[in-house]
Amino acid sequence: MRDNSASRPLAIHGAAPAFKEPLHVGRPNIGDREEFLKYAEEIFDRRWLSNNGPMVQELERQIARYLDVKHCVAMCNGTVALEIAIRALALEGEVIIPSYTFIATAHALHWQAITPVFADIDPATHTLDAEAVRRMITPRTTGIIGVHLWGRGAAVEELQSIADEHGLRLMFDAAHAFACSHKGRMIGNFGACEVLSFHATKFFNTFEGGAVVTNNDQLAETMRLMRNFGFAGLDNVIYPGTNGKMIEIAAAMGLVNLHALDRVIDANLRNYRIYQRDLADLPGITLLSFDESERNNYQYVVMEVGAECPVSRDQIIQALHAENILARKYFWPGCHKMQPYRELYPHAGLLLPNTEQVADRVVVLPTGTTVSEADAATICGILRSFIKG
Ligand code: T4K
Repeated sequence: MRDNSASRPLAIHGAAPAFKEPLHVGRPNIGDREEFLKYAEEIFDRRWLSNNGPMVQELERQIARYLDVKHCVAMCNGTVALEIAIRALALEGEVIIPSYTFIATAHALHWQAITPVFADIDPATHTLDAEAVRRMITPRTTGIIGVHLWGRGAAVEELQSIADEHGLRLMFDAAHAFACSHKGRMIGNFGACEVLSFHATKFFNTFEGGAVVTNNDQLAETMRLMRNFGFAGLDNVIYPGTNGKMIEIAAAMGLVNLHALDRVIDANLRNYRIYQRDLADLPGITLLSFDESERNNYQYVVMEVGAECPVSRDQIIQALHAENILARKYFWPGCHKMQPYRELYPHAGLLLPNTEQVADRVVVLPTGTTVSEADAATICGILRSFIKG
């Protein structure tokens, strides 16, 4: 029976929090500093700081090779990468997306006067439910953006057949899914194109950054032009482009962090195994599992708090925060409940029961190279004492 009285003690270990320094979700993973400083010196010596410099080109080559995809077009961040991909695909009217995603997926459409139409998710995977997508198609629909939430592949094949059947464009927001595979193929190869985020909080970061990856030559060329104001040659503008360029120092960070990827995956996997082991028998608590036959980055440890749990999700968050463990309620309350969508579509929630249920249950726990084995075990210990009472 859930205790909603909020009468439980918050800091389990007494007055002082368990961690002196806050333990964040999304603390950046940083590769070899010496290597980074060497690259920084090279950038200064070369006096080439931006505009498709050699570091950016090298990073694009290495990412394309890593993902086994033809083109990587690096950008200044994932949101601008989404906006450019959407524009390059000539999406307009209505585009179907999940509401259970980071707000940037919706804003990238709204920013361009395209209506994001929210379809419900499958509560087991937290990604778009193909049948729900089907129900949201109207004569104004031009595309679908699937999101590989938490790094787990969306229902790629089902979404592709819906898109083919209705003549829609399909692209993916793969912001969480760098270095992950779907059915044995690296994410980055699906739909017309896929968008990556290299934000500081991501598994792999370039401080700020992102990219669109695609196997379509024409699309890649269009996006390269669009990210540089539409310049084709020195004085010739052929598109209404924007400034979406990645800078050299960001690419240098990317090269350094690419070389550290395996170490980050090892740390994430080690922490995930601890959470898996130590939270296994708690009433009403489940960890979203990874398909171990795929390649995973294990970046998001997603815990769900069900009705059988004696304390609520928000009480758990409060208790963790009191211990300086800054767990997050991503992506509560869902895009449809944030502005401007809440006002534009006040009844959207009626068609999003799974989204609302999942958004009310999720707690994302800290992981990454700054969270040690002992830290993960301590977090689990705190959760165990709080939940078991
Ligand atoms: N699509 C999806 C599905 C996404 O998740 C995102 C971004 C995008 C698209 C857009 O990509 P970008 O345009 O961002 O490249 C954070 C990130 O800012 C955002 O990039 C990310 N998703 C989202 C899931 O998380 P907030 O609002 O949670 O950020 P904030 O400031 O609360 O930081 C998160 C935690 O990380 C905090 O506990 C502090 C810690 N942190 C943060 C930074 C920047 C550090 O410890 N060090 C740092 O340098 O959005």
